[in-house]
Amino acid sequence: MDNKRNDLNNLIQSSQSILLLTHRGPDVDAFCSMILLYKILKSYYPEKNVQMQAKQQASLNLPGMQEIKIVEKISDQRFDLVLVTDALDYRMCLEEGEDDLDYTNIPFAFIDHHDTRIDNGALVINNNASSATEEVYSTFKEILGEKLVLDTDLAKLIQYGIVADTGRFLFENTTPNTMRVFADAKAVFPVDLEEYEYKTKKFPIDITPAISEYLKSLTVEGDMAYVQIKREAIGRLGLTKQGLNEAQTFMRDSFVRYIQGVHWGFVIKPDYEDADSWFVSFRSTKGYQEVNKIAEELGGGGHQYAAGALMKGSSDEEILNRVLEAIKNNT
Ligand SMILES: [Mn+2]
Repeated sequence: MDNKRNDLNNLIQSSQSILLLTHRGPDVDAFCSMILLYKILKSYYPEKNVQMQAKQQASLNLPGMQEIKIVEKISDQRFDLVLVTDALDYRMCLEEGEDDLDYTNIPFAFIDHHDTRIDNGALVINNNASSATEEVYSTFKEILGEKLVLDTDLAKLIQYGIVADTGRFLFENTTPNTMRVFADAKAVFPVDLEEYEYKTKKFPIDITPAISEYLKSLTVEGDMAYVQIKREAIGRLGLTKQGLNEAQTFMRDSFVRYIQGVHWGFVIKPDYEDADSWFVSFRSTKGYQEVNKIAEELGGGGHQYAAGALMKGSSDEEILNRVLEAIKNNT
């Protein structure tokens, strides 16, 4: 067996209480991979005490989501192992100064699929799968072999996680193994992908003032375009957190790189709560601009053509200048 997967199995075997986490602001793959891991541990390691914690609930109706403990801060100290899915570092799931989980005393292990790697001494299972969900399934398929049997819930989680992170199999990260895993799940219970697409594409009307503000800021430089919402606009336009977040997603996934002549770009969003934090997301069309190096220079990471960074700073202008500087250094 893959050494790291074997190490993970040993870590689980030697632990009694296991906490499962995923990255902050969890997306569909984050939730699906964490719940899939939870359900596998509950079924195949029944003597273990396992708990999932997150600060927000999934917006999509996912099997097992009601078993996630929604907490204000992640602080429980009773666990002797923490397993994190869809993230590569503590900082992606714990908030400095807010969460109170001593990662220096509890062993952490990560099940991830992002290109960016950080050596923080922890066990990281990452075989460049399409999604953390695929990696969780493949890992336990190898550990448990024939014993691992999919039920309807597991089958749904696998399909939703893979579909979300491959953009319905459009992205490069879709491999023959992704298709095999999906086929295993689909044979047990086929999810309705049209319904899934429709539900996940719905947006609240709150996004419209944020979208129009983003559009006003549109800047095109060569084959790159970018948009930014300034912090003062949150109050001036009465933006909601969800409206701001979903407007950013819309501009990032459906606008910036679809302008004719543009192939890549970025979107800057002020953090809704923290006045000293901004988030920058880069997206590129395959073959045009590798964006993970730019994001890494800014303290973030991600994939070749989809990456981002959480940045600390003091003004919208400073953040934009630092992003443009990192682009200059990496293009
Ligand atoms: Mn993911």
